[in-house]
Amino acid sequence: MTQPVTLSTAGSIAVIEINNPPVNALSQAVRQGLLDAVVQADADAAVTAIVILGAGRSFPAGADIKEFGQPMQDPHLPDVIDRIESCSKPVVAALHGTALGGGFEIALGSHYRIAVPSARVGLPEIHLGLIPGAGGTQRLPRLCGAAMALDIMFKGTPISAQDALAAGLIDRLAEGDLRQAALIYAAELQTPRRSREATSGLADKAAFEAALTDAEETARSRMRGQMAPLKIVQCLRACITQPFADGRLFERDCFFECLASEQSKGMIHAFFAQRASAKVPEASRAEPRPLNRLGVVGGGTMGAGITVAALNSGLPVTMIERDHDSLARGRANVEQVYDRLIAKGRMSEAQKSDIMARYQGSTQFADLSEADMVIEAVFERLDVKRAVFEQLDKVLKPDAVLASNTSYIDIDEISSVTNRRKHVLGLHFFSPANIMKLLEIVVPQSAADDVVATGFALAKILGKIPVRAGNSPGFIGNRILGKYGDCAAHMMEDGATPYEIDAAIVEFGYPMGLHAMYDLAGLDIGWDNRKAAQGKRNPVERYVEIADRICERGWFGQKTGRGFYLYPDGARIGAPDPEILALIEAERAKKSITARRFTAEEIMARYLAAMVNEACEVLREGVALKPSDIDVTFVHGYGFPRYRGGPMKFADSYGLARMLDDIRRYGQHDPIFWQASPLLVELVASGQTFNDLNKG
Ligand code: 3H9
Repeated sequence: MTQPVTLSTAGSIAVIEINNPPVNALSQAVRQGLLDAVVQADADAAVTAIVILGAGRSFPAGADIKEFGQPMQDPHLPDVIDRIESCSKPVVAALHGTALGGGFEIALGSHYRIAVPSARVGLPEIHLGLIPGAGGTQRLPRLCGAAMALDIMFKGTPISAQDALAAGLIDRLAEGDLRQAALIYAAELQTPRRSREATSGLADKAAFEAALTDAEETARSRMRGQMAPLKIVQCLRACITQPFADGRLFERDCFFECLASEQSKGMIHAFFAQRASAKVPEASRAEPRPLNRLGVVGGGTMGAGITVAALNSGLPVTMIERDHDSLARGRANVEQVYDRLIAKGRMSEAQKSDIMARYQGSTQFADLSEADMVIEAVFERLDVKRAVFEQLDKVLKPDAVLASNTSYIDIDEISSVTNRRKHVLGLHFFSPANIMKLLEIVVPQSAADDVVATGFALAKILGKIPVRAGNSPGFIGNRILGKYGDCAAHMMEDGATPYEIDAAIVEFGYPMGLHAMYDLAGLDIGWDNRKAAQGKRNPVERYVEIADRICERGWFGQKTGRGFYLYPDGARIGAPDPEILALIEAERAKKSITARRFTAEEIMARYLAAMVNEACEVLREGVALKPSDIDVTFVHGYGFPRYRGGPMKFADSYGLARMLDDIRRYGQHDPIFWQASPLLVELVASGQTFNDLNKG
């Protein structure tokens, strides 16, 4: 077995190399190896300086997240870094790839830092519900001040080597070979320089305090409900008010407090769930097909969003529209995205031109003959989509992948008009498609393995988070949404106002409530679906007509100025509408329902139980492969708070037996809606959790 850390010498310079693929995470073996190597090099009289670097693709990308949740083993990373910092000889960290979290903290504890221009550094712990816990909150502000340190820790996104150089966080960019450049640099250095003794970042006390006040405000508003941001602020306060050693101890306590929290467990679950969702059986059996040119049919909101996502990732796109006017509108929809960025100063005209050079528009399907994959993104109606597929079938090259962007329609029904069913899959993008990360990859039974693999390859190219879904109505997300949407409608009819329901949802951690979301998406979409389903509905199932009454008035949400909420003068945040409350009251009266009060707790218990119960059915039918895929879907597509991990992770911590009890209790009043999923019953009987199912 290769050693995770090796020590060698180049002349009088000791070189410590960390080799723990894939990202050199700082496991116990790495920490021990690093400590031993540093102690040995420091004691060696022949060594004049030390270089630390990472083998393979990166400097360490942080602590080994897989070790979290298990008892911490010695040596602790903060102690290893303290030992590096107290070396009597200059220590140079040589950075490439992504020096993140504990990896960047090693660099900050080293005396000097050199990086290749493509390196990125950062402290992303906040995305795991954690704070930097190996001295990052104490060393970074001493070097660059509170404002920048807070920005790095709050955003959690890495910064470029150039930006780090400009901020004094690294000392030199390495031209050419990093190891060689680091050796040359180390040979020039005479004395250690310790970040713990740096004062430049603390000099302007007023600016430091002001940055803390701003960050605290952000933590309490925009990052409401999360523990780590406030802890980061407290640690930075300790940084300016206490000696380094005390600040470090305070940071350690805060780190362990965060690590023990449900929030951190939820976010760590979300981290691994996201990586697991990209691993599907088809992609392990087959290689993806080449993807050099994309076709998009339709230049409306979805088609333009998909086009932008593809252009941004470097793919040339041919957009097809039915006539020249529609094509001009499609192109304008694409350009508008870039023009907004230009107006905000976030893109130059030259960058836009470079991107638009990859765009081609046409009114002829024949112009797709070279495309490797074509995504149909036309109006959400079966006959319209079928007509497009018929055309595509005639012109595409034989091995082109054909995808339908649909949120609901049966892919088999669309592809049945072609002679290439095994080349067809569904791609459910979320709006705005150039922003939203989730991509449901809908796999009909006829799809060939390499077609599915190509869908996942496309997701990677576009920077999307893919989830495999079976071809069943509403796939994973919208099917489950339908169920908890119904549950919310029942509560509304029984006495809760849409505003109380939304407030409970926001309090739980969602960015917006369900009814505000309906208003944003447009109430007419659901109304059209309900009208189309008329006659097919099971008459014994409870049907709430409130949304229909709202739509009958032409109130379709934000775009019409009112929906569940009022949006006077184009307001984007809605105000409660007394007329809606009266309308709901009238509907209750028709059914002789006497309104009762719902607490926020009951609202959420019912809402989540409906969500999880339907999710069990989705799992049982194989529409989702594993519970964590449902978590990924809801965190990245439906606003479920990431710090709770997702609905299935939440259900595990709530207790499946408790949730089943709730469902059975609700079922006493509405046994048709509240039928416990056999999967949930089975899990409770066998004492298993969703996490057990994730492990397989
Ligand atoms: C920390 O450092 C705390 C300290 O402040 C204090 C400690 C006391 N550990 O994402 P990818 C795995 S907290 C273990 O697909 P990419 C990942 O699961 C940590 N495993 O590649 C995957 O495994 P698999 C702060 C890790 O190129 C494989 O590596 N650091 C870790 O798209 C490839 O990952 C972070 O939060 C890890 N730290 O992106 C950084 N990181 O193949 C988290 C990755 O079995 N990591 N793996 O599915 C990342 O942001 C991205 O993985 C990275 C590479 C940008 C590095």
